[in-house]
Amino acid sequence: MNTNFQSASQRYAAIGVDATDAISRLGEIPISIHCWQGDDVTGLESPDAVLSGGIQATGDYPGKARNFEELTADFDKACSLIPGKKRINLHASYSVMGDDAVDRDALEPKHFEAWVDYAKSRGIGIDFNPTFFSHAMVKDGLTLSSPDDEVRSFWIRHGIACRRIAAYFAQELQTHCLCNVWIPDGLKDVPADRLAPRLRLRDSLDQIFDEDLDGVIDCVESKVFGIGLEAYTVGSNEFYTGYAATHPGVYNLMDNGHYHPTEMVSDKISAMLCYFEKLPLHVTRPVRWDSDHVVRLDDETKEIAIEIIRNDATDRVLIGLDFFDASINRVAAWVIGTRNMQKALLYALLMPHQELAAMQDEYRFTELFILQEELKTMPFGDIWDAYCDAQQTPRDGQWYAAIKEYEQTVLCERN
Ligand code: RNT
Ligand code: ZN
Repeated sequence: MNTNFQSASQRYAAIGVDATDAISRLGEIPISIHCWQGDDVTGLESPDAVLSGGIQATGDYPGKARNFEELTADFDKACSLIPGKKRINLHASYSVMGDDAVDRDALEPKHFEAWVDYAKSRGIGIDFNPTFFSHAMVKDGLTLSSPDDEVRSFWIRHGIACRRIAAYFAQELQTHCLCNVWIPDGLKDVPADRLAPRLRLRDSLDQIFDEDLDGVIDCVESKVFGIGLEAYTVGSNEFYTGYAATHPGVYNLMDNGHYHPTEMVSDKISAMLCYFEKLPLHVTRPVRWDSDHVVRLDDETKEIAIEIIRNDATDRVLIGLDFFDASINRVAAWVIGTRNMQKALLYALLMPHQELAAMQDEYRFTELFILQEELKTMPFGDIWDAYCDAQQTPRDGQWYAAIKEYEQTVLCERN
């Protein structure tokens, strides 16, 4: 047992926190890691795919994955440097098709067999997302809310097909599959009708969610605006919260890049937990807009983790990540962002929550303030090191060399 850990855990014991217990609990919290950081949300349908839907990956760091083999090799490399329990989050645009290529409305489980084999061999679960963007059938920025029946029915068929694929993942991997519907639908300028698109979206969702499927956890992801769709978003937070509240089994996924800048998802978590059994999250880092920067160990990430831990909601809050930065090494981006989410959870696990709550209830706000601040300079890093050791993954300061080598020998050979 290393002495840094021993002295650090004594410091935590003195405030009533068991660091060994924190380490073992952290190892059990799954993080769903999005595949799309590996290739700037390009997908595997075509190397020329153009990202649409009001989201953007900026930068041109060399070595982005161009196919299934490269993407999974990169994901493996990242996972080797990330401690703890992992899942992989796929988009429908990552189907692995050969000569039997079909359009998105005709996708079948067989187009994802390669992913199931991959997940089985790595012992991880799969989460899933129908892909309602980067496709010719997105007409004028609209999919499930389109006034054009041909467009709307195409995307309804896509949603139905994707839920069946999600059920296939759940069945094959013996773990739930979170199936998340995010659509870009909105308008650049002041609408003439805000209601009709929402009613069409509601009807489309009803058709998509009609089938009962085992193992699938359904959710809908709201948003405030997208690039080019600044004035109106059909799938707003109120729309989807209302939808979820009236459709048991469908949950509202909260992405912390999808709200007005002073609105905090950390504050919304407890409100949602009052009413919903599950709360799926996309943890990201918005910089001035929904920019999907790599997650840092910043105040809001910590506060999100604190809400999950102190409300004993690790089984109810499904933690997924959603960032895509093409300006730094993409494999490193996965490692940095995921480790930061885990650090935030560890930070939260190392807090004396009952004592803090008692201070609040007993109006001891001065003491509460002091303890909240002093927790920040506790020897957190020593516990994190011990966690990395226990998980047999490198500590901070010891993993970038592996990325650098991978960059030189693998990524830079891709051109
Ligand atoms: C877009 C949403 C959505 C996407 C991914 C690629 O604003 O956050 O989750 O980022 O589906
Ligand atoms: Zn998201």
